Amino acid sequence: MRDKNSPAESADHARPLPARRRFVQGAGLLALSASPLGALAAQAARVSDGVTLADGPRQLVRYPGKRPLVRVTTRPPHLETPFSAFNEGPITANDAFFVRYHLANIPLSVDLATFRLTVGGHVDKPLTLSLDELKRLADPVEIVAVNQCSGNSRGFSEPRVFGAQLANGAMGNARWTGVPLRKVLEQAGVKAGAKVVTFNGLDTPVLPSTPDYRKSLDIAHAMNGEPMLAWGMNGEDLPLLNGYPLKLVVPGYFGTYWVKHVFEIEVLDHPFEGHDAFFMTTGYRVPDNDCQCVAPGTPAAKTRPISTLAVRSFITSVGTGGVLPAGRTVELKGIAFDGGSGIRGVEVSVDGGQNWQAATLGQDLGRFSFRAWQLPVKFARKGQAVLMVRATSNQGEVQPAKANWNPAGYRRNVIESTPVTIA
Ligand SMILES: Nc1nc2c(c(=O)[nH]1)N[C@H]1C(S)=C(S)[C@@H](COP(=O)(O)O)O[C@H]1N2
Ligand SMILES: [Mo]
Repeated sequence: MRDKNSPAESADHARPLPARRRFVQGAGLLALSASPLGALAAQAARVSDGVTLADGPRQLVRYPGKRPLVRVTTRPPHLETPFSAFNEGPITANDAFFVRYHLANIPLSVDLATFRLTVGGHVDKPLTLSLDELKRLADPVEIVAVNQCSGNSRGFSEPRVFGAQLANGAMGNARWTGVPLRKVLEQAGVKAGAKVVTFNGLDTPVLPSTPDYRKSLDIAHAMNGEPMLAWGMNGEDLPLLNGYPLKLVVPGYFGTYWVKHVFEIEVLDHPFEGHDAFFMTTGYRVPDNDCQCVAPGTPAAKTRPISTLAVRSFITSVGTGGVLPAGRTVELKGIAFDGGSGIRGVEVSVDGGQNWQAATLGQDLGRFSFRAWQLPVKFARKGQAVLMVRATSNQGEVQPAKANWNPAGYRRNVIESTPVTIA
C-alpha cells in the first residue's frame, strides 16, 4: 500500500488540532521577538489565509498529502484552498485541492486488495470489480473539469445563511483519468425502465439517525458519456482526502455529485427516495426558477436538485487590499469557467465598473476547465481602485452585477470586486 494511505500517517486525521495551532502560534511568537514586523506578517501568513468572515480570521491546518489549507471544520474534514493557489495556473495542484466531507466516519486508508466496486439493481448482470478490473473494462479517458462546491463563497451571502461559511476556495480544476460511467453501466446491462442511478461512498455517518451520503443521476445523464469513474487526478492516484481510490466525476455539475470513495452503484426503476436520499430530496436543492434565487431573506416555495455550475471569474494575481504600482504596466491574471459551454470572453474593469476591457484568454483545456486570462493595465494615479472581472460563456450567460440569493447560499456567481491600493 502506498505511504500516504498508511495508518501511521492517516492517524494525523485524528490528532487534536489545537495542539498544532498552539505550535504554529508559538513559533510565530518566538520569531516575533527577533524581528517584530517581519515576524508578525509571517505569522499571519502561516495561521490565516487573509480572509476574515463574520466568524473571524480563518486558520490554516495541515492534513496528510496536503499543503496548509484553510480549516472550515475538522470533524468531518472540510478544508478550503487558500486563494493564492489559483494564481499558480489553471490546474489546481493535488496537495492544494479543497476537501469536503459530510460524514465524520471517513476512510483513513483503502486497501486495493479488498476494495470492490459493485454495480447492481435494475441490471441484467450485476458486477463486482477490483480497481484493476475496472481499469481494464474500457479504454481510459481524460477530461479537465472544475469541481466546485455548491456552497462556494456562501460566507459572502447577505443576509447571512446557514451552512459552512466558505470564501472562494471551495473549487478546483484537475485533469481526471478514468472510464466513462456509460461503459460500466453498459457492461452491467441496464434494463428497460431504469430511472436513476445512485452512488455511495465508503464514508459513513456516526449516528444511525444521520442519512448516508448518497447521490443520484437521472439515467439519461448517467448514460450520456460525460460522467466518469476516475482514479487519476493530474497524473497521480487520487489523494485519499479527495476520494481515493475512485470518484465519480460529473463534468459541469456541482461537486455534490462527485461522490468520493465510490464503491456501490445501483440502478433503480423507481425514484430515489427515503432516509438515505436526504442529500437529493432535502439537501442540495435550489429554488425552482431561472435564477435559482429568491428575494434575500425569504424561503423558496418550490425547489429542485442543484445541477450545473454558473459562469464565474476571478482575479488571482492580486487580492482584496493588495498594492499595485502606479505608472507602469501590471499584468492582471485570473481564471474563468462555466457549466460546460466554455468561456467566450472575460472583461476587466479597473475603475469600479465604469469601463471594461477585454482580457486575453489563455490555453483552452476544454469546455469544463478553468480558462486562464490576462490583461496588462496601467494605473496613472496613486490612490484607491476597485478591480472587477466578468465572464461570458459560449452560451451567452453573463455574471450578475448584484448577487443572487437563496436560503442555502448556493451557486453564487456575482461579478467580483477587488479593492486595491495604487502606490
Ligand atoms: N463520499 C463522499 N463524497 C462526496 C462528499 C461526501 O461527503 N462524501 N461530498 C461532496 C461534496 S458536497 C463536494 S463539494 C465534493 C468535494 O470534493 P473534494 O473533497 O474531492 O474536493 O465531494 C462530494 N463527494
Ligand atoms: Mo459541496
